[in-house]
Amino acid sequence: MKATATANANIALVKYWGKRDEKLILPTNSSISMTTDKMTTTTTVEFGKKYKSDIFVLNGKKISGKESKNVQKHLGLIRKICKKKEKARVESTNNFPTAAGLASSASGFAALTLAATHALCVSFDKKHLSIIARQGSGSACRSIFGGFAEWKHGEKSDGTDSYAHQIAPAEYWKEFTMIATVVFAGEKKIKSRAGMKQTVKTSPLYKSWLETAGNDLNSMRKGIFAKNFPIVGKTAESNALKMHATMFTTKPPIIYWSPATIKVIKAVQELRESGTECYFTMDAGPQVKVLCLKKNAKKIQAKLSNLTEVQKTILCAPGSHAKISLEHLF
Ligand code: 2P0
Repeated sequence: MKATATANANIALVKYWGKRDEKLILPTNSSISMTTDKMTTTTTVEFGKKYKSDIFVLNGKKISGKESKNVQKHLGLIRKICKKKEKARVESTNNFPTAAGLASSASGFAALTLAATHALCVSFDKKHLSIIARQGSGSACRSIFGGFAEWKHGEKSDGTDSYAHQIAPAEYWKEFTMIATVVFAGEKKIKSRAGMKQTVKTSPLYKSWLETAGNDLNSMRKGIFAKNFPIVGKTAESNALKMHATMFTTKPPIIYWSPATIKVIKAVQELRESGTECYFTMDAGPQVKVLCLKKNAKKIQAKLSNLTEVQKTILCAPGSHAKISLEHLF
């Protein structure tokens, strides 16, 4: 009744932004991501009669309120699927900033799904794990897989065709590098869930976001298969800017950018103009993730680390799928 799993955060190269079903977490558009090798959540889950209610401890701190509600809801879903009743204790640690736009909910719900199903002695294949993880947090369905993954939006109303699959393993493109810069490690004010809901409802640009998603997905898939870095970088950068344009134009506007964000973007542009190829992507937070090839990574990391606004950089390569670990947290 006890198991531990690790899962890595994934960063979308073509973003998921908007739902067609809030309850089942079904997206309006498909997305493609890279699972990282450095931003890891480790989660231990123990079910048992001794627990009168679900307990959630994150980074050593007992969590209550909305964050713990989503975890409890996910445990409830897994109990229902596995036909079990016992409550659980969940302990989770992130080795990177939580809820700051670094995809901690992706690695968090992927690790929780794998650990909880394993603890209840039910072994699901990756497709089913991905379907379950998706219902905890959409982007978590991609963190079940290593390397590069695509989450198909699916057509069905019950969500059975909305899950991720791997499009290339981590070993396929080891030179591909992502440098996450941390400019503000605090928790963001507008969670992705509320942000995307507001965007779908009020942004006049949302229609063109949806109309152009297919082209971005095609270019990204082709770029990854061909290991064509300029295509992948340019597509990712333009897709991220487009997503933020939809946010800027919601009512009221959602602006995750900070002055530090612009500084990092300008540094990326300067590097590129001086012949060092790199591109940026951003999620629902002020952090900028810089895409480059391994041969240029140290130079770029040094330049970004020199900016006073940058508190930390995390250099990531394509990483592994969610895994069971034998080392429990409690
Ligand atoms: C992504 N993001 O594709 C996009 C890009 C943020 C910007 O998925 O409501 O935490 O739990 O499904 O997965 C973050 O949103 O939202 C996200 P829910 P989630 O990575």
